[in-house]
Amino acid sequence: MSRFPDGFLWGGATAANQCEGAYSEDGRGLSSVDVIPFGEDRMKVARGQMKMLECDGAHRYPAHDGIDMYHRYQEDIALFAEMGFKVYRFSIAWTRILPNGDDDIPCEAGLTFYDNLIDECLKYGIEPLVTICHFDTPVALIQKYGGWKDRRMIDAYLKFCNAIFTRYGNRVKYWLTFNEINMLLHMPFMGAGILFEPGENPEEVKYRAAHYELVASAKAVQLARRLMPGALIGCMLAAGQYYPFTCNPEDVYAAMECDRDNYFFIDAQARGEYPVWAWKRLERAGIHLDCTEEDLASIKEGVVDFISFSYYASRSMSADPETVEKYKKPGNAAISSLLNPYLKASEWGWQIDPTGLRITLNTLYDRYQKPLFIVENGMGAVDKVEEDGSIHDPYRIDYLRAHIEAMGKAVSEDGVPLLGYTMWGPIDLVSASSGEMKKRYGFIYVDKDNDGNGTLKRLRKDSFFWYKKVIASNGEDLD
Ligand code: BGP
Repeated sequence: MSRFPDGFLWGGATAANQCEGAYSEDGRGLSSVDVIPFGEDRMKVARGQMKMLECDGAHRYPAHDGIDMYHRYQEDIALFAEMGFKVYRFSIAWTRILPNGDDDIPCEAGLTFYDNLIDECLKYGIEPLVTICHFDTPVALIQKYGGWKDRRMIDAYLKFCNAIFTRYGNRVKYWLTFNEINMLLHMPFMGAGILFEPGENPEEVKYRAAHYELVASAKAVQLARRLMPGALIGCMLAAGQYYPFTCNPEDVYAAMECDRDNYFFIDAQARGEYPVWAWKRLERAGIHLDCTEEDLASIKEGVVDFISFSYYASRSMSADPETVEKYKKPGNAAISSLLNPYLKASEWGWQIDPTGLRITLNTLYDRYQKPLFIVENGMGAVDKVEEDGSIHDPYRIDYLRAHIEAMGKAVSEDGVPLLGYTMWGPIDLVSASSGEMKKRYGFIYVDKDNDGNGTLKRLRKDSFFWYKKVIASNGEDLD
């Protein structure tokens, strides 16, 4: 008997812009992620603090080539199948389907690519799980509307949804409306194509965009129900519980406030209304939401079927400015947090906390009472290829084993209903935060370095054979 239910969906997750490459092939239009460069300007652009709406010769743009999955998807899916994947989560690049973001006629070559990708999965009995929008806003719409700053993005997004629901609805059952929707607050350009103009109130701009995305998400849920009865539509949170740095009640309150920033989105998507504190907070901050009665009715009608989330690490917060200064995470972390002295960290400073996954699963289920789906979890690390081509990655196995153990406890001891687990980056791909190849997550190694050199050859790491056993035993054999 396994701790995990029969039919538990084991697999892996990727995003179009981090692996496909072929950024200008077959009519694909330019997307926000294509203009986010490698190197020290990356975070400035991703945060909307540096304007870059076209590519220049001074920067390198890792999304342009990715790991060339556009041309190698058959080989890659065959490797996923060899591991026994039951599900593969990928995203559909908006500008492959609608190159300008709101075209009346979808691009046939783009549609065909995903036809083939989906059919390739189904050939092996792998369930496709589609993220509709994974950190990509069409550049044409950023130029036209300023990205998600503008309400007209809702209709453009629904056009995109309509095109893919109509085409793939007969083969795809699981859909996610926006990847890590709360990331909009932390990386506004990467999350929503937002650039801040002088004189704008950044908080107001972000919350307005958040509102438009939430209305779009709710309307997409309704459209999906009309066009694809039987489909299951989820929301997607960049999760990780905030711990109070100490048991000082002020720290507890500070941690709760940080959690609320992120739950704001899921509260709307899973409960169909904004939480009461949000209205008060927006009012205090002088933020006007541009919210109509019809918007609120849409949000109410468009409640998701399940809640998916990414989990890499827990977070912590203190109310004391000195503690915050002293324990602030170094570097360019997307979501602010303090260093937790009880936890070890990966080479990129992401703290490792499997129990935090159990806590997050319980918190989300207590809050929403909807089925959950872990759609990202993993550890970026440096791997070394041995002379014989083998790659020994016990650190990755240790990380994943501990997290699967914790998830097993949440399921079997706490009773959390969990649909599946797609680890992040089953094949090495471009890092979203750093643009590096060196930060590797995969079971499959890809021969490509940070400078873009390499043969792109795929190699099986030790963890590849380990995950195969995990899946074959439905999560029981973790040795
Ligand atoms: C999430 C994103 C992914 C992915 C992952 C790992 O935020 O949804 O796109 O990249 O994090 O992060 P990174 O690539 O920065 O290591």
